[in-house]
Amino acid sequence: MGLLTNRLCLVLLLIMVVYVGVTTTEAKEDPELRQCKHQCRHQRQFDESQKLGCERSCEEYIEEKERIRKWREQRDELGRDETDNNPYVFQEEQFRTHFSTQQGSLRVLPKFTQRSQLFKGIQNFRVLLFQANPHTFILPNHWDADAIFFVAQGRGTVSLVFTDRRESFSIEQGHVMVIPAGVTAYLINEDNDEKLVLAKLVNPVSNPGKFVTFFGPGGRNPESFFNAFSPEVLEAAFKTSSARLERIFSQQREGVIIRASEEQIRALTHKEGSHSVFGSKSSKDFSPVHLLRQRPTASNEFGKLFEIDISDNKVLQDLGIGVSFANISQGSMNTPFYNSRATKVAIVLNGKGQFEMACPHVSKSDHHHHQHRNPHHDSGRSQQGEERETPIHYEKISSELRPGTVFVVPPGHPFVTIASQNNNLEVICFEINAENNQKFPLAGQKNILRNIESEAKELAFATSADEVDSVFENQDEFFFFRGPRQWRQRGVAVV
Ligand SMILES: [Cu+2]
Repeated sequence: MGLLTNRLCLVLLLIMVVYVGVTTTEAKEDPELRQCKHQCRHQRQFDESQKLGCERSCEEYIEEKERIRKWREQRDELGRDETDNNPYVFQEEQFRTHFSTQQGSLRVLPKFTQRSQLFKGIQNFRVLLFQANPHTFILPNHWDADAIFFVAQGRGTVSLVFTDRRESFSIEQGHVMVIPAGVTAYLINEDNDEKLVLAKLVNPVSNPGKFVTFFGPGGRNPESFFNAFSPEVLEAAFKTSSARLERIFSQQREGVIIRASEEQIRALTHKEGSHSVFGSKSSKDFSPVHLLRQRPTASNEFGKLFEIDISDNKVLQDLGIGVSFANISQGSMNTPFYNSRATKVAIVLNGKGQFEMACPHVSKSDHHHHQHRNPHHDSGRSQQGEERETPIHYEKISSELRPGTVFVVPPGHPFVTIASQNNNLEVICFEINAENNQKFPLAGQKNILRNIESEAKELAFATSADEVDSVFENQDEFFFFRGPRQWRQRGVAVV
């Protein structure tokens, strides 16, 4: 046994040296990585593929740590660096594996405040991507966090368990649903071919920005929390023998997401209706909302916007979370606009495109100004000089968008998104602090500049109101427009 493990470690070490050598030239072998992998190898309840999955998570974790360390180093040396200038966009590679089995995975974006202190206002929120293979069952569990999810792909059944009842719901692509903190939930992907993919926003209720999962039903993997209690305590609690308890809490070894048979799936899904309650009637309605079947709040040939009106939805209203979905036609864009109160956390689901935002918080043009304004340095030197002795400047934040990109738009910040020429751009947005939020368009119909009187326009722009109007009243579409390339090419195409 000892010899075998030693050999395994040796082999692993060799693989690791090669791996490290290939991926990062100057990174030395991290003792934490070795220890992490070593622990994976020694999880007796893991089979070979689980061990490999575990080791992969170690690597991802260490890579992320390394990336952040380098970024911090650079930032401290120069006072800034490239990512520093754009802390608002996260690419898909930045998701870390929370758990991963052969049947699916849960990936989580690092804490926002790990990236920048600009995110203090949303530091408690985390973004997650979950996926499960066809014909799988996700074991019952509860979280110390409220979770809001959007079904990005596939269909399934979610069951919520309360003290007096169970509520089961069919979900499919386009549904939005809340799983409240502490409520035990389980999930089935009943589809034969399609993966079930959920985009989630979680709001931990105890430890800011940190959440944990609790498995009661389970065994060795996932470990059941019942296993933490003394046998005599469980014997007394369940009025049974410890042999029986030992049996029941030791058998599950397959992990969080397991394959289920055709018959089991059939028994667990309720085809007769989308909503079935067993037990007493619910006080709160947790039914999923079909976001994509709402009447769009903006719709033309350039795009469609779907929004949940949270004043109609008690569950979302209590959380203060709005959810919207934008489908921008290929080559088109949305109006530049800003949110009055909400911070938008957007996840690109399909297509490619471009994001631009005006931000007064970051600057790359002038190092000195940067030091005064940069809130990343929220201690020490940024104290001197209460912000601006220099005129206010808005830096252009811009980024490519592709599936898995997450971008954050703080309140008040004007921004646009533009779809590429080849595909529609589909974006799901969670709006934090959405109560009483308003979207203020800056071009096209409902453009707020149209409501300013002539004298105010003349004073503000130092030119004639006619000249101002000739700019701000040209665009007559609402919310979605022809994009920059299409607009430039219109002469060729149309005239
Ligand atoms: Cu800003």
